[in-house]
Amino acid sequence: MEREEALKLVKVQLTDHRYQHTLGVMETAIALAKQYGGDEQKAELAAIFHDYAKFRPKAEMKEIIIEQGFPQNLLEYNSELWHAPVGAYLAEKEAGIIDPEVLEAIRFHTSGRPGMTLLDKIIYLADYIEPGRHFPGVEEVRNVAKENLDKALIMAVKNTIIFLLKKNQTVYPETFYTYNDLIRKLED
Ligand code: DGI
Ligand code: FE
Ligand code: FE
Repeated sequence: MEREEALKLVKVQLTDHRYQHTLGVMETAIALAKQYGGDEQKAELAAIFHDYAKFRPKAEMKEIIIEQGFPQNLLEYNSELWHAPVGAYLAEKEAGIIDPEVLEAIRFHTSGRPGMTLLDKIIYLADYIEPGRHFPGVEEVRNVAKENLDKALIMAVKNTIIFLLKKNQTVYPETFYTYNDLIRKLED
């Protein structure tokens, strides 16, 4: 799918703020793909659709998670997690995206997963460091991303966990599994 067509499909699903975020993720993901030898076209498409389901009603997302047999423990955790797997599902169903690597990168963009692919990593990190993000510590992650993708990714996952802990929020187990997997591989 061409960029313009993809952006058109996504724009109507998002607020203006979230659309600007999406454009930032797109530019950042393409740059990371260039830098780390990833597929630029897949990075572009996954980035454009990563938050596709962000504003679907909770009831609709919940129904999809149940009907499609997505991990049912998602329902016990923050509903903010739901738009990632539901987005992958709807990007296929409504927008006709069939590339499994692109769909997986969308599916795991919030929690990550053990054994993340290069594309998964690019999308997770681009989502975290795109120019519109301004939270504490983001500049440090941006700097490390210029040198080492995995180190920057670990920082992003770690910061996300710390952020949740500070707010007394639950942490989805997959997020911890992602962190452990990245740390183990870094030690190898
Ligand atoms: O959709 P975005 O805001 O661009 O970013 P995102 O998809 O990475 O994260 C969405 C929200 O999900 C964010 O406010 C933090 C939250 N989140 C991320 N990982 C976890 C989580 N919430 C819980 N409860 N557990 C997690 O592991
Ligand atoms: Fe998201
Ligand atoms: Fe996002």
